[in-house]
Amino acid sequence: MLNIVLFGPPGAGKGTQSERLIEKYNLVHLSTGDIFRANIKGETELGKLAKSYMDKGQLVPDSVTIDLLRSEVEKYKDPKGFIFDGFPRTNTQANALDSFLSSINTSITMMLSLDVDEEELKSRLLKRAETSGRADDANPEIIENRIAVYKKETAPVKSFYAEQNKFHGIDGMGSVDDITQRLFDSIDAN
Ligand code: B4P
Repeated sequence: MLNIVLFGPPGAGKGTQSERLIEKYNLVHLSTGDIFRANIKGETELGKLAKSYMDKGQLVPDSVTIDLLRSEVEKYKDPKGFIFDGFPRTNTQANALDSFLSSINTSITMMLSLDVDEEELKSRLLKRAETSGRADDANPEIIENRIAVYKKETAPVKSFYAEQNKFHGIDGMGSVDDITQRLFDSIDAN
């Protein structure tokens, strides 16, 4: 199986690039952010809980997120692999993912980590706010908080995969097509 963690700060292009990668490599796309947003739309209990964190730019608690991810993976029989988009976001989530994948006889192949300047991140998110209706994109203070949470809680996950020799940094600046090509090259060289 080809199991990719697509990583990066809020607005790095994870969702955008995932669409391209699943098409080329025939993978299942699992975005915890998308799953939470679908639950918010459906007004489920999980959605109400997730919204209370997401609207403030905070992470949804690990226990909830890990259980959710596990049950999503289990829905697929015989997949070619997964793109994990927005998961893991903490070292606790990364450890849980490793244990869970090992229990189903597979593992993470590689982490692809998109590097984007902070000013560019803010401008992408504010631009998306014009059409997305996402409360967490519309407010510059909440965007700042998401970036701060990323630096403190999420960025350390890079070392988790670097220690396993699975970390690949990718320049996430430039056109969507150019970044896609960099990702393809990195996957194909692996
Ligand atoms: P996510 O849905 O993962 O939101 P995100 O970090 O903003 O990334 P997203 O994929 O949406 O943006 P992208 O970079 O593709 O998470 C939302 C919230 O859910 C989190 O803050 C947290 O509260 C919660 N959550 C999710 N997963 C969790 C977990 N594991 N644990 C705990 N909590 C969790 O794109 C951004 C914009 O940039 C797009 O509009 C795109 O069109 C644009 N763009 C992309 N590439 C571009 C390029 N090259 N040039 C110009 N614009 C570009």
